[in-house]
Amino acid sequence: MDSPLQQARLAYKPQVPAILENLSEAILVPNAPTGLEEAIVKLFPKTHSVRKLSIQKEGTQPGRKLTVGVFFSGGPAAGGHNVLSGLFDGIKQIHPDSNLIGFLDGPKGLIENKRKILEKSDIDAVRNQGGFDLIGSSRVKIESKEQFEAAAKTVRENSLDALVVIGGDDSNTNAAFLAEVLPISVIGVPKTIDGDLRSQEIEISFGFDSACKTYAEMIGNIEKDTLSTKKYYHFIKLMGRSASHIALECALLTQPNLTLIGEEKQPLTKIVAEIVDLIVQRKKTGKEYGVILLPEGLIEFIPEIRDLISLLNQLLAKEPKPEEAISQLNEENRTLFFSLPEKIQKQLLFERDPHGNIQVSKIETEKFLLELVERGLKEKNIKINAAVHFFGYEGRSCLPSNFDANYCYALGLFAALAAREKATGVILAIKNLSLPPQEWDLAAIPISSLMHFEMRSGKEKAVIAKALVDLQSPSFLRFLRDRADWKLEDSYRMPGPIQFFGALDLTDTAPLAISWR
Ligand code: FBP
Repeated sequence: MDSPLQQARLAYKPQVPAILENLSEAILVPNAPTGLEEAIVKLFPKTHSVRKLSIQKEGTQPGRKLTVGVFFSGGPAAGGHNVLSGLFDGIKQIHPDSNLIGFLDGPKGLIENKRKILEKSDIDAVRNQGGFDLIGSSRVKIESKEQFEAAAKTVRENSLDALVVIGGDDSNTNAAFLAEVLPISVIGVPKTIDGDLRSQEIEISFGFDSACKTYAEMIGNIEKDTLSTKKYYHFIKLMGRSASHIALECALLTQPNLTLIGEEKQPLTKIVAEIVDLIVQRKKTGKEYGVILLPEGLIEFIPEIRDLISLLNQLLAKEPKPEEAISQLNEENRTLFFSLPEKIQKQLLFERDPHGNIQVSKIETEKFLLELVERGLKEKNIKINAAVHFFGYEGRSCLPSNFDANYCYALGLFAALAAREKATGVILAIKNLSLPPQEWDLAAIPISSLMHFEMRSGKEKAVIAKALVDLQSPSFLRFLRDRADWKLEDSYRMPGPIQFFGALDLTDTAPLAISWR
C-alpha cells in the first residue's frame, strides 16, 4: 500500500503551458533550416532536412486515432512517469481511441517486442510518482542492422504511428538513427539527472531538479551534523557522469567549504594541494571539520588521467584483455597507471557501458582523493577524521519535485502533439522554465543539430555533444563570487526535503542552474 504522501501526490494536478491546454488548437510549424556539418548530413540522408518546429495556436485541428509506443532508456530520473501520463492524456485528448504501448525494460523491449498496453488504471497509479518501474529501463544500445530490423518489425506488428524515446544524450542519439530507418515519427524527450543534455533550446533535462534537491537535503544535514560534532571532514561524491552540473547546483544550494568542478580542469597535484591548504587554514582557526563536494566525473577532467582513460578506452575496445591493454600503454601513461592505488587501477579497467562510456560511478574518486590528501597532510603532521559518501542512486527515483512533475507532464503532452503532427528526428525543448508553467515556450529541435563527432569504443561516432558546465554561465559566476568565503566561514545552508504543499517559493522553485540570467 502506498504511503500517505504517495497517495496525496497521485492527486496532484500538474500545471501546463497555456498552449498545451487544448491540443486541438495547437500546431507545429517549421522554422528556417539550420546548417548541418556535411559529415552529419551524410549520416542522416532521410532526416537531415528536419527543421526546428515551433508551436502555435491555429483553429481547431481534427483529431485522429494514434498508436504510440514509448520506452525509457538509461538511468531513472524523477518525473518519467509524468511523461507517460502527459503522453497518455494527450493522445486520448487527440482521439479517445488512441493507444499507448510501453516497451518493457528499455530499448530491449522494442527489439524483442516485449510490451504492455498502458491502460488508464496503469497511468493513474503512477501519476507524480518517482522511478521508471511501470515499464522499466535499460542501457541497451540499438546498433546492429539486425536490431534496427527487429525494431522496424515491432513497429509494423503494433501498427505504431509514433515512437517516443525518453532518454539522455546517448539514447537520443539512438532516437535520431531510429528516425532514419523507421517509417513513423520518432520523438526524443530529454531525460537525465546529470543535466548535461542541454542546448540553447533545451534549458535542462528532467530529473536534474529532483535529484539535486534530494542530494542537497542530505548535504545540508551532513553540514549541520559536522557543525554540531566538529570532528569530521566529509568527502561527498555526487553523480553526474561527465559534467559537474549536479555538484555546482548542490554547492549553490548548500554552500559547503569546497566544491570541485571538473570543468576547471585542475591537475591532480593542484586539487590535492587546495584541499590540504583548506584543512591547514581551517585548523589554524580551530576548525577541524568541513564538507567537500566532488563530481563523479572529476577523474575524467584531470588532464593527465583524462589522457590515460582515453587511451585505455581505445585499447580496451580492441583488446578486451586488460593486461594486454596496459602493456600497450606508452611509458608515461604506464608509469601514471601504476602510480595510482591498485583499487583505482582496477576500476579504470572496468567494462565500458554499451555506449562506450567509462562507468565513473564505479570509480571511488572520493576515496582516492582522500588517500592523497591524507598523504599530503602527513607531511605536515596533521591528521583528520574523514567520512566518505557517494550520493547517486538516492536521487534518481524520488518523488518528482513540482518542477519536474509539471515539466514532465508538459513534455508528455507535447510528445502527443508532436506525434499527431508527424514530427520525426526531433527532441522536445521547453524554454523559460524558471517562469510559471503557463508561460513556458515550446519547440521541437532536430536531434542531428545537437550532434558532433566523438571517439567511442575506439571509433569516431556521431553523438549528441554532452553539455558541460559553462565557466561563464551566471550560476558558475555566482559560485565563483562566493566560494572563497565558504572556505573558512561556515556558511552552510540546509534546503531541507523537497516540499509539495505550501507557499510557491517553497514548492515550485526551478533549478538554480536556470534561474539566473
Ligand atoms: P543517464 O545519463 O542514463 O540518465 O544516467 C546518468 C547516471 O545516473 C550517471 O549520473 C551515472 O554515472 C550513471 O547513470 C550510473 O549508471 P548505472 O545506473 O548504469 O549504474
